[in-house]
Amino acid sequence: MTEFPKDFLWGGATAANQLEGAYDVDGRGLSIDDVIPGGKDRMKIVQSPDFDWTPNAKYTYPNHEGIDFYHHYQEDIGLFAEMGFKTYRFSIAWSRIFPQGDETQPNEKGLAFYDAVIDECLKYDIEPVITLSHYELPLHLAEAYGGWKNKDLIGFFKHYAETVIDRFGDKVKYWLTFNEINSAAGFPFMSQGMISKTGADDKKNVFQAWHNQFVASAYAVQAAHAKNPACQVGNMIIFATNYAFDSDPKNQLAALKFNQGFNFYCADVQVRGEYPAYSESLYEMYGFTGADLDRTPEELALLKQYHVDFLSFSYYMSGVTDVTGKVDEKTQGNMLGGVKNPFLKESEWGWQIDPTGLRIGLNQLHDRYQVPLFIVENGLGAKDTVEADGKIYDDYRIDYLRSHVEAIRGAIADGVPVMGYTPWGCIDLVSASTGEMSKRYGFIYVDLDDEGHGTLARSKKKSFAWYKQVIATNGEDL
Ligand code: BGP
Repeated sequence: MTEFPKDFLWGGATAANQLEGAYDVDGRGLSIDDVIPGGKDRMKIVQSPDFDWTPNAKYTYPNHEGIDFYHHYQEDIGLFAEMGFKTYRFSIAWSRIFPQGDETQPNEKGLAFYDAVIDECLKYDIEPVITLSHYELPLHLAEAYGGWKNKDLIGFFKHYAETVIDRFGDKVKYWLTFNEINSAAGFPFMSQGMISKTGADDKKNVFQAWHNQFVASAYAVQAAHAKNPACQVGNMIIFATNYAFDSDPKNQLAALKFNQGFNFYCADVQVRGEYPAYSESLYEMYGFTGADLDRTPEELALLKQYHVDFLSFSYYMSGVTDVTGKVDEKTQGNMLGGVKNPFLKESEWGWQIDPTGLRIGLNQLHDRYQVPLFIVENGLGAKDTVEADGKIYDDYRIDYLRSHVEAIRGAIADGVPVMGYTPWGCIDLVSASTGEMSKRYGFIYVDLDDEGHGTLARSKKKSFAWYKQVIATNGEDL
């Protein structure tokens, strides 16, 4: 049986906005996520032309409280250590460090909090992996500057990245720049701080914002390498393996184009350091040309010099392309809907479960980039039931994760270099797409419901012991 590398980074992943809570504590400023209402329509609300980001009494904002990791981090990291985590991926809330985003002086209390979180990880030999920006742009940068389409944000992010890398770069080796950077294709507010009124509907702005983020990301690579040669920086994309529905060349070409536009465009720039040849045909689809984008020769040189060291991605599902209209049945997805794949089962939220797609995706990414790959999100969102004995028997989650770990093993056997695996929401947290607690991913249950009621007590699900065994045997005992 193929073995996982000895230093394989087993762990789990979270994001500040979905678990920390304490949204107005110790000088933290508001982030864009603090003004998106909770509830299953939150993504629709944020995309509507009337979206208004001033707090509104008719909505709830579950991320304001999260699971209160801010005051429970010692207990939570202790539980991760008990599972044997080698790594923990979390994000820094930019607005804890620079409450408005454009200040020169950082907020010391924000830095002190992450110092404590990092030290707690290191106490157990857990390697921190830090995402610099996970759907939590300081709100002021969206309000006053119009989000990432504005080039001023490059300088603000550079200063933020340099500040945290300078502070933590001796203790933290792995850094990720923008979470799921390509998700702006569907959700420009979460990803780039832009709404209809500030130009999100004009694709040219989305591509300009991406360029600005690529440059900002290159500055983070530069800062990390200068601080500590051991530091490695990855980009982070949402990856959903995409199949043509059938052998009809029209569907094959459309799937290829979909992959270029969604799965590869951002990674091509961030990993290879240059814009791919198909860029112009992509821009043409949206009615503009590369000359319409503000990209200076100095910036293009920076992208080339400071490309990332590894590629990280989230993988929840695969998708199907059918431009020929042969399939009627539709499906939901993580950012992406599409047509139903008759060979796959779905989660309760209609996300198509496809472990083999992960093996295929890992091979595709390796063929294309030849850099180490890190799966930094994967998992099954499910409703858990606490049984009469107080326990949660989440065999469905174990089945999902087991099949994906097997797929990773398959890819390693295919010769793909995989650095690690950090399942999403290793402790239950607020869902990004629904803003609800009831869509749970964790090995650790948190007593909190969709209405915000609960003791916040943490308890171990059946999957906790399963994952502990997986890590202890380096993936042998599944
Ligand atoms: C990814 C995001 C995460 C996370 C996950 C699960 O796209 O990076 O923030 O939430 O999806 O999605 P959801 O919470 O909507 O089920």
